[in-house]
Amino acid sequence: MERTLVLAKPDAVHRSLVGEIISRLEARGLRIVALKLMRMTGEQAQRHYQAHRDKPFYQGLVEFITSGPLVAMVVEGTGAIEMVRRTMGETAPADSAPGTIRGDLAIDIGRNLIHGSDSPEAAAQEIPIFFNPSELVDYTRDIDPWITES
Ligand code: DAT
Ligand code: MG
Repeated sequence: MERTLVLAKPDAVHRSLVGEIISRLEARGLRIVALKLMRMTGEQAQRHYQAHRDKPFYQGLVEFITSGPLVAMVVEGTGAIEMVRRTMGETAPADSAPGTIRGDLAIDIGRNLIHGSDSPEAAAQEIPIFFNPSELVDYTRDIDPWITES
């Protein structure tokens, strides 16, 4: 079982595509274990995108990700990191296959709707930027919805 950080970025909120994005992840069987609507601070953005700090697009990236509210979530499932990445599509929407979120819904590399951690190390680094451990739901405490007799 893996956990990964997903962001429905400010363009997704602005375009009212948050529900569509969550639906696609839920429909694959991924489970939401944490979710919040928030505005990222500059400090959070710098931590989140530190691997890109020397890239020419870095400043624009930080400006964009802090430009409006976004929806941050942690999703869980077997192979969740790769599953989310494949559901997202490629970084550039033009390279993304139809059927992927970016391939169906985005046109601009700088406005590509969704973030997903790209490795277990990235997920472990990124999740604490957005969530305290106590904000992650433990489903093992739930009643099994499929048991029909007791
Ligand atoms: P991804 O979001 O697919 O993991 P990434 O980690 O390489 O892509 O880059 C992070 C974000 O930075 C990406 O979602 C959009 C932006 N970005 C990447 N490459 C870019 C480029 N060549 N020009 C403008 N923005 C870019
Ligand atoms: Mg990335």
